[in-house]
Amino acid sequence: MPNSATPTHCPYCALQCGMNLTPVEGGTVEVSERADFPVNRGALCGKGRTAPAVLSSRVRLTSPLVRSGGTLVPASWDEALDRIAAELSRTRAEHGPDACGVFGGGGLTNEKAYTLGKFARIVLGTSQIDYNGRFCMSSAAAGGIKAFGLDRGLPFPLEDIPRTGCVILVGSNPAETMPPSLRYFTELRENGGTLIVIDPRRTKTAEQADLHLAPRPGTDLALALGLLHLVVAEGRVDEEYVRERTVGWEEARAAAMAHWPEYVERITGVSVPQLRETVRMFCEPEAAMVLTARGPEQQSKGTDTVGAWINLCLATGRAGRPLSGYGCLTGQGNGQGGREHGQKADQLPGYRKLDDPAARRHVAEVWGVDPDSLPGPGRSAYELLDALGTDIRSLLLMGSNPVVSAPHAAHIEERIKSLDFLAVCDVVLSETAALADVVLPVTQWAEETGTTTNLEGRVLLRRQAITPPEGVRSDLEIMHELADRLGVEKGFPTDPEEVFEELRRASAGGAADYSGITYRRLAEENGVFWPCPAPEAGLADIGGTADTEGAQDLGDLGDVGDVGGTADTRGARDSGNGEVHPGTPRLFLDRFATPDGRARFVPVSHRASAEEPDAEYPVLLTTGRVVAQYQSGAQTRRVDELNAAAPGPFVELHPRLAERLGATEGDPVAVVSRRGRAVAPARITTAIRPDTVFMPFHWYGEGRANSLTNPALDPTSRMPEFKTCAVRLETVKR
Ligand SMILES: Nc1nc2c(c(=O)[nH]1)N[C@H]1C(S)=C(S)[C@@H](COP(=O)(O)OP(=O)(O)OC[C@H]3O[C@@H](n4cnc5c(=O)[nH]c(N)nc54)[C@H](O)[C@@H]3O)O[C@H]1N2
Ligand SMILES: Nc1nc2c(c(=O)[nH]1)N[C@H]1C(S)=C(S)[C@@H](COP(=O)(O)OP(=O)(O)OC[C@H]3O[C@@H](n4cnc5c(=O)[nH]c(N)nc54)[C@H](O)[C@@H]3O)O[C@H]1N2
Ligand code: SF4
Ligand SMILES: [Mo]
Repeated sequence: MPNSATPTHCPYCALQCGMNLTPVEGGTVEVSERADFPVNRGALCGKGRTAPAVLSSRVRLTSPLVRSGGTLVPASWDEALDRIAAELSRTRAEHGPDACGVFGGGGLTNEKAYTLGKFARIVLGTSQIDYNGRFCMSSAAAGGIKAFGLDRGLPFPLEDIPRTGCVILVGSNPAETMPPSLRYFTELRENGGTLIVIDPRRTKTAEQADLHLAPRPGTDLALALGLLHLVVAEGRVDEEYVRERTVGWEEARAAAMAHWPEYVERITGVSVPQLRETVRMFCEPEAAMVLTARGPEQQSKGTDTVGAWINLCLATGRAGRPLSGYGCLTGQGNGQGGREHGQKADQLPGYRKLDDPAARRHVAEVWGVDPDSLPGPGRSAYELLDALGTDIRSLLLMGSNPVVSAPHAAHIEERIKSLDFLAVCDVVLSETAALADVVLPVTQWAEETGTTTNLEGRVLLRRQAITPPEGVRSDLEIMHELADRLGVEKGFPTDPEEVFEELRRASAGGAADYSGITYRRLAEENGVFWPCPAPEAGLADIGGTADTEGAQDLGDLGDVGDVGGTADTRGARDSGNGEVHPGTPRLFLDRFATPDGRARFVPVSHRASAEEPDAEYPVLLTTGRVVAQYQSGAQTRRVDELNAAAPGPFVELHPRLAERLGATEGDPVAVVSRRGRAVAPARITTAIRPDTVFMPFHWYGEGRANSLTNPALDPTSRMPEFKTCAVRLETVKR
């Protein structure tokens, strides 16, 4: 391993900030600024800066653990792997392949996510695989596919933000969730553009805004419809754009017209003058953007809500034009790539659909199996977890900690405990790993190489900077060993670049086409935006045994125009002269990725949340994040500096609500929903609506927010309603 600095990327969120790592005593690394990476230009948040602490063997797993007599005890790798293989075989023999479940994560590299999907389908033969990204951006993905025919979180690079005229940030708090990205919004305002933030709380992000709207949680759909109503009423529709680049306007328009501003004010709590001001700020500049994050998306109507915001963009001609568009701020480190290469229940690599015969043929050929042997689509994440111990008897889990992060978590914890067998691969003993029958300790970011795809669709190379400690193995090695023990000796390489080369072929011709990307390019170019199809010569390069298959793919590459790349990139793509495709930073400028190239309006109407407040549960609960903790906290709760900054859960509530309850700052407050009860200290602030309380979800134990949340699912995306449920508050005597 080099002793000098290795340029790489942060292990945590989807910004994938660049950083340099230098090995230091004790097997860990020192983080230093990497100014050449454009996304963060050297800036890091506290999580990124302190990430090396989780490399320390003081906090991590360094030996496999096997349950024996009720407790987890250290075991050899052979013993642990043999046990997993034996249990999975037994489950399959006794209950059929679909009794084996697999659960992945959006933090896994592309190589791992790809291999996990392949492992499920061809080693276990199960349809029962899904991953935590379902809880993350699935509603935005579904909305994007419906409207544009393609889901890439941002259709433009972040660097476009400072140059547009207005950005509406809907339910997104980048000041805490992606701090280095805040600079783009600051620059937007410095350049004379405006920022509108829509959040039931006056967050650190909202404090930066020119206008802050604080709707009731769960009413973003009505809000967007009310804005569209005003756009029509005020004659601000871009008729020519609507005619030339969209279909379905009449139905969408009719639906929006039923949402009178006064009606929307009653539903959302946002006043009519504020609605009018929003429309004015959004429509007056030449270009504008809407960016959503988990606020409007993690709702049982998340897909329709995203559709309503896209409708607003389409009606005003603000999509598929320079410096304009709708985007979703994806969350996890590989939240984008993790949803493209096959760990999702309905999906094959390259963002192909598992129920599409042509897609099955293509991928089966790359995998060297009969297309008919591939299982069909499986269950979504919550439904999969809910079936544990009944239909699904054994589970292999990699890259998630659902005991903390799943909705209705006490129930999911019970389901996990009722499994015949649970194997967890993790770097630390997470709360979910602690319930496993076998725990396998894995290498992590700085100790292994792999690619991630950041929130912009930029594929990046995360490089190994240090040698992993004794006793741990990579997820790829684990899948190789398990496949081997389960009778599949070939097709599960342990070298990430070899996996990536196969992924290139598997993705070729798909929507998320990586076939023109190589590790070498990634190292040289600071990332490449997909789609990036291979030119003729390049594709043959990938070929090996699949040369003829490669030639066939080339025919398909013409279809790549469907993803709506810009004209210049398509020129390069079509040249067929072996030229390198430059990648596609900006999508949809000529056409959308639909068969006719036009975007689709979706006719949507307001509907209530799955659970509205009533006499018994009169208050709304919403949940989210704080800057110093990451997700289920499995990693960041092991970092002293972060714990000092964010030591535990809390209940954020308005002084009026606190007064009615008789609680003062720091008093323990019980929050009770139909699913359970959680207790945490009161944090009293006027920055939240008086009808709403907020809890971060990073902790286990009595302050676990997900003891309360409602697993009502969006009918399309199967996203649970993390962002709203009905609760009552009680004081707790201590
Ligand atoms: N520090 C930190 N950073 C992270 C993560 C982390 O755990 N910690 N996780 C990463 C991941 S995976 C993700 S997905 C992203 C998430 O990034 P964000 O979406 O920015 O994070 P959240 O805090 O979940 O939600 C954002 C805001 O939505 C608001 N909100 C709640 N309910 C509603 C509603 O009904 N409507 C609207 N409009 N807003 C609402 C909340 O008050 C909150 O301020 O962050 C990534 N970055
Ligand atoms: N109430 C509420 N709940 C939520 C949300 C919310 O806003 N509110 N947000 C949801 C969202 S957006 C998300 S993304 C989920 C996230 O929730 P989780 O899926 O629980 O995410 P993490 O805590 O990141 O879990 C990742 C686990 O994998 C381990 N790990 C890290 N890297 C690797 C690796 O390379 N290999 C392996 N094998 N393991 C690794 C980590 O140590 C950790 O234990 O939570 C969801 N839950
Ligand atoms: S913003 Fe995200 S990627 Fe950047 S340092 Fe923080 S956690 Fe890491
Ligand atoms: Mo997420």
